[in-house]
Amino acid sequence: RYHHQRSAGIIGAPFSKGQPRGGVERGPDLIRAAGLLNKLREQGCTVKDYGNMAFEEVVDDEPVGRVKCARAVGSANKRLSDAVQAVKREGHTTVMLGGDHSLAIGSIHGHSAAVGELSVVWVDAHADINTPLTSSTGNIHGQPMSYLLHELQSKIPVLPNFSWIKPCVSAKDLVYIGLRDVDPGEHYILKLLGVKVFSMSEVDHLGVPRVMEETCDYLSAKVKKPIHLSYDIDAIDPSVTPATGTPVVGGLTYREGVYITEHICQTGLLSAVDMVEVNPLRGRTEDDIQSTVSTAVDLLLGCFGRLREGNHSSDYRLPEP
Ligand code: EXY
Ligand code: MN
Ligand code: MN
Ligand code: MN
Repeated sequence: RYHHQRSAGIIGAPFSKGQPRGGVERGPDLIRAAGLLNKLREQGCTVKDYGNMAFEEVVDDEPVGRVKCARAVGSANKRLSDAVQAVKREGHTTVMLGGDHSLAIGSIHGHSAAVGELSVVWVDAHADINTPLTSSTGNIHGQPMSYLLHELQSKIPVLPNFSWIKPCVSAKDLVYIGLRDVDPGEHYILKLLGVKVFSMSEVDHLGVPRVMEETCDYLSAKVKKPIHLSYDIDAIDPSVTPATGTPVVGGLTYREGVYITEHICQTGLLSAVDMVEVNPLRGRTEDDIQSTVSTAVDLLLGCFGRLREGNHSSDYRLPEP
């Protein structure tokens, strides 16, 4: 079993304009308030908190075609990309706390700008691979992968504040886990590009341990690339994580969700992680919010070496009587 000295560089991204529901911008502060930093340190992880980013106020952000808030999303993600690059260059595994999933554009772009080719593991109920032209909602949180994939570039129209984006992920380096709400255009794209997908059907059929073995075998078949784990809290079943904008029944259990992080951690290749779509205003009770936020924290702890069997540091000594 690997054990690495890990260091986490935390970036708060309180941004919500990739979708229409307020509240998701509170994610970073809630996840910190649930003790993320101390818990990471207690398990032997070095932590540097870079604080919350500030995003430019954009006025007159009229829809472009169907796409909503393109200027704000483009500008926020440019800043995020620069921030992730800086934190990667300081040697950390970046932890981007969203915010909505449109932020994966900047997070993955910046990660790739700093380290080169990546493997992307996208854990989500949704594929978030609509192009601006296949999207029926116009919400950019349902589109981020389309801007990042080399193979889709000819299908992406010009959008204001998006011209800085360089596609940086190949379809063969992307794996989805947990899908159960995929639009027709997205399904077409996934089949067209031959993207590796472990939908909830495959999770049911194979079980999460085999899904993770196959994910890692698939991604490391040729060269082992740094892994970008983009974790949407709505991948987990809404009975566990109800406080999110687009819940879908039939999701991963808490244990399956944590197992994914443990397995990715054990590869030693995890280089950046996103935790997105925690929205306290979508919880009906305080317990709804608490359960969602503490699950997000536990998933992040799993990414940084927490084992359910227990952990101890290498300098632990039994107290002498
Ligand atoms: N596929 C739908 C859309 O494109 O609007 C729903 C997307 C929900 C995206 C959530 C964040 O994962
Ligand atoms: Mn998502
Ligand atoms: Mn989702
Ligand atoms: Mn493996």
